[in-house]
Amino acid sequence: MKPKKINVKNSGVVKLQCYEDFPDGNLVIAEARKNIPFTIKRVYIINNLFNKKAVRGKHAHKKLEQIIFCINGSFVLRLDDGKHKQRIAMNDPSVGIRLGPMLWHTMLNFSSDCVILVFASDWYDEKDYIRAYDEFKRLTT
Ligand code: T46
Repeated sequence: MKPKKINVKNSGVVKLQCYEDFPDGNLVIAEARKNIPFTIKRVYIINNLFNKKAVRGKHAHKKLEQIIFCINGSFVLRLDDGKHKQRIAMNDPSVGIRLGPMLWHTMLNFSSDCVILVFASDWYDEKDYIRAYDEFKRLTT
């Protein structure tokens, strides 16, 4: 299922160019500052998601911009801007979701073959994370 409309703040759908008509497989293309709306400074992959009860994320970022993709398998992305919440089924490598600043995000319900790819606008900085939901709510309401 592709998200039709994103209802939370600081998010949105990023559709990548996709060639699906090759007899030898598909091609999906991401280009920084074109369909990825920032200069990519970091890329990370999350895989080995065999634990059916795994729950990742559960935090927001103060300034970081990210686009998250499910490049294999599926998972559920839960978004919360402090006021509105949305649940998105992720299962299409050509459809990314913007994880902008001050957006609480949680990933769960991973298929065992799930592979997540994230493009980030900056290097890793633990100080940019808000990992306490109480603090996130205080800052967004
Ligand atoms: C996010 C979601 C979508 C690093 O040292 N460097 C890195 O670039 C990253 C991403 C993580 N780490 C360390 C920090 C923790 O000690 O790796 C450990 C696991 O990170 P975390 O628990 O934050 O992983 P997730 O999957 O909950 O969250 C990750 C990103 O950290 C986060 O920015 O938005 O994916």
